[in-house]
Amino acid sequence: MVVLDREPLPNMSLGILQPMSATTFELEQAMTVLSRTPAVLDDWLRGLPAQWTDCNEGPETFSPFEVVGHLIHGERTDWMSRVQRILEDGEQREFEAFDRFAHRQACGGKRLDQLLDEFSKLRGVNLTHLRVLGLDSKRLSLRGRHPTFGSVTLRQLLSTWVVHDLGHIGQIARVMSKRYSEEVGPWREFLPVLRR
Ligand code: NI
Repeated sequence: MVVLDREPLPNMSLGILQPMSATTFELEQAMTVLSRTPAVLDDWLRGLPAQWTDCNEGPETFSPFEVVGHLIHGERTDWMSRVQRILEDGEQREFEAFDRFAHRQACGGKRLDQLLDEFSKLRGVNLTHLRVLGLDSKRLSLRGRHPTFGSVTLRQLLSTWVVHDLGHIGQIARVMSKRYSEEVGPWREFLPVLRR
C-alpha cells in the first residue's frame, strides 16, 4: 500500500474553496489522488466474496476483478510510457493505442489479492518516477500525439489518469449496486446508480 503524501494541502488548511475551472490541475494534488487509489481498492475489494468481485453488467463489461486488471495494464503500458513519449518525442511519434481488453491475458489465472498487490506496487513505482521528473507548468504544457485525438498536452494526459481512476471506482460501485437491482424493490426509483 503506497501513500506518498497525506499532509493537508496549504489551501485546505486555510479553508479557501477553489472555484471549479478548466485550469485547476496541479501536479501535487493530482498525485495525492492517484496515490490513494490502490488503498481504496484494497480496503474495498480484498476478501470480498466472488459474487461481488466477479459480477458484471453483461458481455464485454468489466467485473470489479477485471477493473483491477485493467488498471494494472494501464500502469504497465499506458500512463508513464505516454508521459515518457511526450518528453522524449513530443508530437513526432504518436502514442501506442491502448487495448482495453488486453488485461485479460495478463491477469488470467491470478487471484484478486495478487492483482491488488501488483497494482499497488506498480502505482507506487510509477508515481515515484513521475515525481523524479519534476514537471513544472511549462513542461506540463508539452504536447504529444494521441492516435485518435491528435495533439494533447502532458497536463491533459495526467488529468485523464486521475479521472480514469475515479471513473473506474464509480464503475465498481455501479456494478456492485446492480447485483441488488431487483432486491431493492420500489426503492429502485430513488437509486439512480441502478439506471446508469
Ligand atoms: Ni479504463
